[in-house]
Parts: sequence; C-alpha cells; structure tokens
Amino acid sequence: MNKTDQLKKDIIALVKKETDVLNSNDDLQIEEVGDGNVNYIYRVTDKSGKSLIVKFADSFIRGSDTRELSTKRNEIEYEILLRQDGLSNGAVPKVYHYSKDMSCIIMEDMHDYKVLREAMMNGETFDHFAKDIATFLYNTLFKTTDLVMDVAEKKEVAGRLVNIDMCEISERLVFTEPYMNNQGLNKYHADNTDFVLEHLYNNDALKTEVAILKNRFMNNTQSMIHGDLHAGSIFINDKDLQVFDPEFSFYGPMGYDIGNVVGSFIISYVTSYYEGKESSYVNWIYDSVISVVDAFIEVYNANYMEDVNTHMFKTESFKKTYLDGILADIAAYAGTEIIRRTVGVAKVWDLERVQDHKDIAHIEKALVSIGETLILNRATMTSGQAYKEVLERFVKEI
Ligand code: SR1
Ligand code: MG
Repeated sequence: MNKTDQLKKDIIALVKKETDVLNSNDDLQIEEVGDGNVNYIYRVTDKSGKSLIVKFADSFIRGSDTRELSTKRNEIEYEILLRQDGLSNGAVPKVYHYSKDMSCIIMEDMHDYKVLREAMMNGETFDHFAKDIATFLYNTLFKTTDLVMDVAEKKEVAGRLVNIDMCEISERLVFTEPYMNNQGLNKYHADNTDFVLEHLYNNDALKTEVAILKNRFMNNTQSMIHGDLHAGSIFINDKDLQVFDPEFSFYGPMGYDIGNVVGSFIISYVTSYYEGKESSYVNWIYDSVISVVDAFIEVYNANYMEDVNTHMFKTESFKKTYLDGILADIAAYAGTEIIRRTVGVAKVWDLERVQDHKDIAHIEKALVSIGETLILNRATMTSGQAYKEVLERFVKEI
C-alpha cells in the first residue's frame, strides 16, 4: 500500500476510534479536498452523507519530500482553534479530536458556508462581513493582550505557542524577499524592473521601515494572532462567518492580522477595479476596506474600558495611545502584505487571475505604491477615510 493510501486508512481508523459524529459501522469514504500550500485536508463521509474534516500536517511541506516543516504547527493550530472558539463565541470550526501522534486535527465540516475567496471569485458580496470580522478580530486579538488576559497565563501561552518554522516563512516571504530577492523567486511584470529597483530593492527609506516592522513582528508578543488571515482563511454565508486555518499563529502584533485582512481586500479592490468587475462587487470591496478599519475602532472604543483589567491602563489617554499603535500597525502590515503578494513568490487568487491582463504592469505599480504609502505614512492612517484617500489617489492616478 502506498503512503497516501496508508494515511487515508489510518485517518479512517482514527475517526472511528475517537469521534462519534459519523456512523462508525459504515464503510467511511475519504477524499482529499484542500489546495493549500502547507498541509493536507481530507473530508470523511458516512453513508448518510454526514461528514467531517481531517487536517493532516506532514513533517514536510505539502507536495515536497525534502522541505521539512515542524508538525508543531498542528499542535499550535489545535490550541488556537479551542481558544478562539471560546473568545469569539464559536466563530471558528469545532474541533472533535486532536491526535498529536498522527498530527491530525479532526474538525467540523462547514457545510453551510463557502470559503470567502471562492464566493468573491463568483462576485458575491456580504454586507455583514466588515462588522463580523472586526468583532472577531477584537475578541481574539485585544482579549489576548496583557490588558485583558491574566498576565501569567498570557506569558505561559505565548511561550507555548512559539511557532518557529511558520514564523520563519513569514519573516522571509513577507519582510525580506520582496525587498532583497535573495532567493531569486520574486515575480512581477518585466516592464516593472526599474520600478521595483527604485521602489523596493534600492529604497533604503522603505527598507528601514520594513526592518522595523519585521522586528516588531518577531518581538512584539502583543496578541494571539492568526498569522495568515486572508479570504482563503474565512468561511462565510449570508448570516455570519467562521475563521479557520490558524497554522501560522503565534503571539505577535495584532495589527498584523487586521492589516492582512485590509491588505488582501485592497488587492482584491485594485484587481477587480481594473478587471471591470460589476460595480456593486467592486464597491463592496472598497467599502469593506474602509468599514473594517472603522468597525474595529468602533468595537474597540465601545468595549475597552469594560474589558481592560488593570487600573493603570484604564485611562482615556492610554486607550487612545494604544489604539493609535494598533492603527499604525494595521496600515503598515497591510502595506507589507500588499507588496509581498504583488512582487513575491506567494501570489493570491485575485493577482493570479490578472497576470495576463493588459494593465498588469499598472496594477502592480498601483499596488506597490499603495503598500509603500501605507508603510511610510502609517501614523496618519487613523480612520477608514484615510484609506479612502490613499485608494482614490493611486487607483485614479494610473
Ligand atoms: C510556503 S507557504 C506560502 C504562503 O502560503 C500561506 O498561505 C502563507 O500566506 C504563506 O506565506
Ligand atoms: Mg493557510
């Protein structure tokens, strides 16, 4: 029996032994359903059609038998899903069982949801998205800071969630390669060679700011962050959303997660604008960028005083200073996300789709310019309106 067939057989045995969601007397069916870069995702189904999902983390990155990757990521993901479940009132898939021996998380199959990325590919819009994701972000990020959480528990959890291999990927792909191209894997339109040299590789002012952001990413143990929060990590339907896939999770700056959401929506906005997608869809993405920032500010301001546990932090001036720091990080990490997806090796669906577009060189320039502006002017990005001005400036100028 080959390795994959043996794994499938072992997974079915694990599901039968450790869970009671499916009918164990049935001949259970198993199929691979994931298309991610890192792990293997299987759906296991019984005869009545009931199903669950098994996420298997191999000790090699998906599709490689030479590039090792610690299975600690799976252990961390399991703990994060449990913690986020409690913090977010169930806005993550339910975990049924975790097997450390097999590096498998057995979890809920989100039947009534679509992956947001796939819904967006079909031009679908969701009015509740901005408010719901902002609430999830506040609940899972602000509530895991020292301002809210028991400080001893926070330190203990932060230590346990050190995610060396996955952080190394982000440190390299987000904060180093787009500005250095050490690995020679960066990818952008040939017409932009000089532009990339000037704006990225030879841009010492920007590189210094990105170095500061990289150092913050590595050393600011502020919140229990998801670490890879884009439209491919969110399930959605007309009622609510569920966030999944936190294998890049660790204790880092909360603006990284919020900035990833904002940055990935900015990429979607710019690409769909140039593709000439339906205006209702383009406008929804544009409004979402602005609303996510404003909704986060709103939920923060509404809950801060009640949630914070220490008198020293319970002042209006500290509340504002702390928020200003988060807002600057949101802009900066939105900027690094936009730049790395535009010129780096790990593209995203919406950018892949426009690789042959006649305006691809312009689209790349607009995105890099927006990213650069957000990083360099992060202290001024204190509201949704500020994002509106940046988007209008760069999308109209081209
Ligand atoms: C090798 S992993 C490449 C990228 O895919 C993941 O989803 C992360 O965004 C990572 O940077
Ligand atoms: Mg992922």
